[in-house]
Amino acid sequence: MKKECSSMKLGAGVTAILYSDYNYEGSSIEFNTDAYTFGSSWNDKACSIKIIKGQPLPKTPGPGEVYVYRDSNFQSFVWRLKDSVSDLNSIGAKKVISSIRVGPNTQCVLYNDPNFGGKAFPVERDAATLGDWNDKAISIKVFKTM
Ligand SMILES: [Ca+2]
Repeated sequence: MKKECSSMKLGAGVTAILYSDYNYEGSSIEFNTDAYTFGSSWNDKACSIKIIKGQPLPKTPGPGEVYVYRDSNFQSFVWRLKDSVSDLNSIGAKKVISSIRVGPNTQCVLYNDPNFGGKAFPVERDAATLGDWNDKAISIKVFKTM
């Protein structure tokens, strides 16, 4: 593959791993949302790509669940969370979250320190952008409201 790839469309449940070098080497980044346009950092950079098929994710989170996304507007990579995460570094989501979908009767709170410390930012409904909290969260509480 030449370095001319700027966008792709992934099917439901598909994860694509892009690599900066041939033979799956160099730096890499994963995408698992079903439509995505590369950001400037990966536009025309990828040399190789791995495709992994998994279970399709429902379009919207269920009760007690939140989906957190690496990019704004629910793009690029989504983590499905059913529980609070005291250190988002453990799932590779530290300081990258840019948008959030919350399930029915569900809320989450972002924190800018591990273990639910530092400042808190509650999210009660779907947020396509996070304003000042873009790429800030280090821990997240997920809970049902009823
Ligand atoms: Ca981000």
